[in-house]
Amino acid sequence: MSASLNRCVKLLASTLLPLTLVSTALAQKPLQTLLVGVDHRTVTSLNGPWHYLVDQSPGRALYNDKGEINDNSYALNTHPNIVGPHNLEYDFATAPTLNVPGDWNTQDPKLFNYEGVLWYQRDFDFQPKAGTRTFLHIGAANYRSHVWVNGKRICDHEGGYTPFDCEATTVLHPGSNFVVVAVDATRLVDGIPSVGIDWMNYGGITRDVSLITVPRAFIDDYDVHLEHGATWQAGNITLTGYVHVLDAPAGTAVTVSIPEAGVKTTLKTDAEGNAPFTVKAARLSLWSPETPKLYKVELASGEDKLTDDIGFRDIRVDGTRILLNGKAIFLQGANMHAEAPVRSGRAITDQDVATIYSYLKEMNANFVRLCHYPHDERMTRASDKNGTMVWSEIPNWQHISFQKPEVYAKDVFMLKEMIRRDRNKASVILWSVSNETPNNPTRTKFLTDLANEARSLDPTRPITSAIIGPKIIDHKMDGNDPLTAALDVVGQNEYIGWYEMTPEDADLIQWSFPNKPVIMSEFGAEAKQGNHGANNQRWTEEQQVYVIEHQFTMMKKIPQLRGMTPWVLMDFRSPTRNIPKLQDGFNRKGLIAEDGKKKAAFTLFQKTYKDHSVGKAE
Ligand code: GCB
Repeated sequence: MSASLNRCVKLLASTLLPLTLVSTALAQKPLQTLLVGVDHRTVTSLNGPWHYLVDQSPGRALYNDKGEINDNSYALNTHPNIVGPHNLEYDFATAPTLNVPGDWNTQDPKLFNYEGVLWYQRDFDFQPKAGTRTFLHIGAANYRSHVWVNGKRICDHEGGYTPFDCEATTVLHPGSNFVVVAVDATRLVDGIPSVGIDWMNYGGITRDVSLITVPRAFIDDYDVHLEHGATWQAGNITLTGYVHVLDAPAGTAVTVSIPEAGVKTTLKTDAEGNAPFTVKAARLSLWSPETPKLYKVELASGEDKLTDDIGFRDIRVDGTRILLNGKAIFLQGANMHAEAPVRSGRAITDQDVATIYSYLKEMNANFVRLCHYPHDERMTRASDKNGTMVWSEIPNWQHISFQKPEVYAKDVFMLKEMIRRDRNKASVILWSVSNETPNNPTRTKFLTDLANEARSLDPTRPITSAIIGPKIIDHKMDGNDPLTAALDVVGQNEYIGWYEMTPEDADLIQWSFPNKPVIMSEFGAEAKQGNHGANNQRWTEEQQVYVIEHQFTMMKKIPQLRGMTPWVLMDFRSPTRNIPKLQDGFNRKGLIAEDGKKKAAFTLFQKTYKDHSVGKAE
């Protein structure tokens, strides 16, 4: 076993929790209604204070003895009797509140390490309108969620980082209504990710919640993109895609217009509610990091209307090159967890997003790998606007139950949710199916199938994965993991000079890779900001720089290197990182500390990226 894989196994063992014995994974339903472009619709926000009650672990009020969901406990939102019998001893009305969206861990010190079930409740006023439907939209809640409106369960969802919509039309009434959401953050062996993770398992309703009212038949999904594989030169641009109108009879009219580009086309839905289109758009300028042009794309069908901001560009792989609008590019970026700078906790606000991108811009980055799960939609929206290219990943992190078909089904579900939410974002140029998984036939088959699934869901973007762990023999590293056959772009993680060998060894390493573009998707070393010392002294800013400089020497010898993302832009919470005074519960491989103070390695990247001194576009 290589040193790095050995490390992964140790990490996994150290993060197993006794409470993960509870494993009542939900059977996955087909992808339920999932509205695209919710942040561009008029919605009623349900953000704000929600009452909460902590369920006694492992979910005594939520699960019955068989592990099934109990609909007759806190979901009913009853109040204790002053007189007469009672046996349900809870009361949301007098319970404290948590802010939604937000992780619970950083809002109440008692909940800092809590990984069980927590119940949320709030009242809201509502006036139903004839001929409409209403959905409750949750941007993300980690990890399993169960939602009741006025005591009726309207949906269940598994997955901590993707959005879901629950139809509430038939359970809403005029006047005061209430919603109860039970969120279970318990890690599951058969979950995605599984139990061993190197980040904080922030629990709760971590993203926006809203009510969306739409006509009976409405636009739930759409895809508007540059025709892939076509000639895209100015004056000869073709847009293609589809608009899907849920519950529309065949022949329903749909219009797609982009006034600024002189595009207007009227379509008709087929029997499935789908209206595919192809249209010439001669006046269109392409999206790129230098000119991140977005167009107002207006979609309409019957009474439903929606305007999205969409950029158009072509991304493809040609041999070992990555081409953006036909031009070879080199990706200079950083990895980033969804960790809020300075204030700490899950990144969810516009301010968090602005700070993260100000760091990336200051570093001269044109790329970010959003690890290890889809981040808040604010991030990809901001990338679209500011021209940062994005690697988006589903949480297949290291050890997943690859042998189980039900886990594969969950994975496909998450992949669909990720792609559906962000397929209209020009900035997203890569879908990643996994990070650092063990090289064996079961995992290779699982992830090859998943990569093919991703390709069939979205044939316009290259597919990647971050791979770890070739054996190092005589300073030779074989980057031909069998999974690379299923990828368009190979991501390679390595920590030479930190987890294995010495920094100087990196200079001697010779990599061999398949004939595909390679991104060094993780590398780096750990340092406590403000800790100074000699080059060979661990945890110092000097050593972090020294290790990375040697990793640069190694990378410069990889002819098909087309991108690099150091681990990691910012120090992030990871409860497994327990060296007092140095780590204190943080992974310290950041170029910036969690309080925003930059380390010397940040300046190294700033200069390297300015000079383009590591790696070439072709
Ligand atoms: C990795 C993982 C990342 C860890 C990092 C580390 O290889 O992909 O999630 O946080 O190493 O610091 O060990």
